[in-house]
Amino acid sequence: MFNQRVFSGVQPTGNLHLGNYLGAIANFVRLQNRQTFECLFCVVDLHAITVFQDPSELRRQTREVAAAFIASGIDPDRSILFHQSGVPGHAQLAWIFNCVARLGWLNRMTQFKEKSGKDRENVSVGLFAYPNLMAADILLYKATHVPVGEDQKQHLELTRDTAQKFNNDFNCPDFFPLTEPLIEGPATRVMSLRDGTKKMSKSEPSEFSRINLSDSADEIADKIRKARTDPEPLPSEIAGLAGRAEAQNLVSIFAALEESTAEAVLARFGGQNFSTFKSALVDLMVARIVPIGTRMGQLLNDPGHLDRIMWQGAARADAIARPILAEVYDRVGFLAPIA
Ligand code: AQP
Repeated sequence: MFNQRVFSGVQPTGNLHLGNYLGAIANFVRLQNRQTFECLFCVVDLHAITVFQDPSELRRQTREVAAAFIASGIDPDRSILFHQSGVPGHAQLAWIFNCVARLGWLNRMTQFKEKSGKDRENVSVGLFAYPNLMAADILLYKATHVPVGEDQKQHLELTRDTAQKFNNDFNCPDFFPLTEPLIEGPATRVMSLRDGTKKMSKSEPSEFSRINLSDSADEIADKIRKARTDPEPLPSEIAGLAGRAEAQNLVSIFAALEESTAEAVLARFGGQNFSTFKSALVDLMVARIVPIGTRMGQLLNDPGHLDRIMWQGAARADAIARPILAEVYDRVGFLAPIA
């Protein structure tokens, strides 16, 4: 029996990329294999619709994330793999958290500021309330740990604040845990291949900014060849990467793919030019990423199978969520069901 529980999710918004893999999915696999946590891995489709999604694309992309999880090594028998809309408790608890979290907290969220940009009056209410749904995702299962990339740290802090306020408001000091983020590995923030100061992202229009999990060996080689660098050779020590965002990014990616460290990579490539380093990086990336893309393609040929896996996972997740949500309803003061 596990006494610690992990929850994490990926949005089905298309273009799954190396950042999602190294910053999230590869860590999910490590946590599953550690066998100290009960793991729930979710395709967060409710989050995806905070920005309009074409309905048939959303279904395809939901299956694509499930396929990426499985192709990367998540075992749906050992972990609970499901789609968020398959468990009604996420939306139910999110509403309660909309009434617990404070407007001022959400106003401070930098991701909302970045995503809403100058067009703030026109974005959905859901995009603003997104962190409350994320808090609900986690606390619906009383998850103790959440593996995420660096970009989600602020949302995790809001989850802790919400848990604390609920516990205080309803006089139940230990009801919700104060969930810990697990921001691990050498690539918690993979940057764009075109601009080392911006994170690699699904929504960036340039295909050359990211490596997609579905990219072929030729596409990977082409993108890495064209990846921005600087004219200096690679340094032998970490300090020599200061002010060289693109070089730092490629070194971190190499270390993460190889499961070594930036120090080890520089010990090997220090003093060499980028063309030698890039060709070794292509070989490593192709060996690691292309088999995942191939397996994803095979899995996507049988959408019914993927749907069954997600619905079975949803039933298991729902069984954990129901008693927790029932207790929340009771504490808030909603009527108990009639026997
Ligand atoms: N560049 C990244 N480096 C490391 N981790 C990353 N993650 C995302 N980008 C990077 C991690 O991937 C997980 C799932 O992310 P998501 O699908 O929920 O959405 P996101 O973070 O909004 O992904 P994008 O690519 O950045 O999408 P857009 O372009 O829509 O904003 C999370 O754990 C995240 O940390």
